[in-house]
Amino acid sequence: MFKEFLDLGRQPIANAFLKEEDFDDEFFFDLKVCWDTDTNLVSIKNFVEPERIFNEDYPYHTSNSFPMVNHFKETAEMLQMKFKPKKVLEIGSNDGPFIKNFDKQNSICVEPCGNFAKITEDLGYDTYSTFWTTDLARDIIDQKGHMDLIYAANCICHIHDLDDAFNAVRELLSPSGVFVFEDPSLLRILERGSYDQIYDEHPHVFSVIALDNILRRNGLKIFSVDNLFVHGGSNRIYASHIDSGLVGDSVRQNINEEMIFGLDNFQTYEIFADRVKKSKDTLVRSLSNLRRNGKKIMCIGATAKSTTVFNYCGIGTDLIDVITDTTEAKQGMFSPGVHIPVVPRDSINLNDYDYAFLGAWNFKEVIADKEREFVQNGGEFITHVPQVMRFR
Ligand code: DWN
Repeated sequence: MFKEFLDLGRQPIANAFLKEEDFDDEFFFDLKVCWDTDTNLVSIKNFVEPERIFNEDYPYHTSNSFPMVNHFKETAEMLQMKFKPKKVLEIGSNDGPFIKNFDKQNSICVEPCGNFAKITEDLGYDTYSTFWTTDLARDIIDQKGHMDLIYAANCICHIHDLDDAFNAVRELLSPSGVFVFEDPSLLRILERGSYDQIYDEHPHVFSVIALDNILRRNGLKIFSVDNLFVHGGSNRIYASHIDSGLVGDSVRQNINEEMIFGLDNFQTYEIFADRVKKSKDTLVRSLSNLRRNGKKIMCIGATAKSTTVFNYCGIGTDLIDVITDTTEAKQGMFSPGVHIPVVPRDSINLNDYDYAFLGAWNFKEVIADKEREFVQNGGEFITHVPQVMRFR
């Protein structure tokens, strides 16, 4: 049974940056969040059709966030050493920072966004430009055989039909193969109050408890879990066929930690919802006060997360003048829903602003390091994670 606990209001597509002439045709949906009492899975109530989100115009290039390029290189090297896979497939390969570390003859990409599929195809990797489904897995078995490593980063939580996605993995995975995937951790989101990880692209937010339930009913099991710092706290899940190998201590430890926090209890989600409402009130009050006192505020990082925050809190150009982002495809556009202009970092002088809100709070250290001069000149950062605060 699904129990609703959070209403994040009317939201646009989080990554649909747009031009002024498209404002009138913008798509919105009601972003409500539920907890499934049977599996413990947290999901959004109204799924948005994936074709509306993941298409030729999808702007999030992983390689534009340089810490992530290192992360995927290190991950690829670690998986090569640990499992020595002969055949590798990546689901949701984006612009290729992970797959680039594997040899072209034995590695395959699956990527529904045509702009990214073209990039990995041009790099020499066979790329299926379509969504991950059991039908696709069966085609791949016919054409390429079974895979030893199936990898996905920030992608499985994008898929509505998890049973079909996991069944597809089970069919394509060789008998001793490993399925490794990483996504934001529900526990860390609840601990840090980072409700902005919830948007159209993330129809599910995973706990280890929920994944263990859903993988098992699809013939797979988790044998290890790594806790990662990326994206504000993610879990890397290692899964295999249900009847192969042992289950490591990290699985029980993670499930225990989640149970102690109360992820199997609806009250935990109600408490979180209350914290989210308070975060909204505090953020709006704090930005409004600064503005009333004549302060200038901008935002660093036109993230999907900031779309959730700005639309939920009703923060537009009345409070934030401009957003800077390193991604070319977002520059010169307006942010979804609240229509704040997005510009390249070099096009503004940060010292003209008093405050910089961190849309990309997950890169807080990297940004603070890059923008030392802003702080030396009296500027301050604002974040809402883990609570609304200003810092230098
Ligand atoms: O799963 C998803 C994750 C991996 O990426 C998505 N569904 C979509 C996207 O979410 P996001 O937009 O919240 O991700 P990031 O990685 O927090 O985005 C960072 C943004 O900030 C990028 O557009 C690049 C930009 N950036 C910047 O302007 N200056 C990043 C850094 C590090 C910087 O210094």
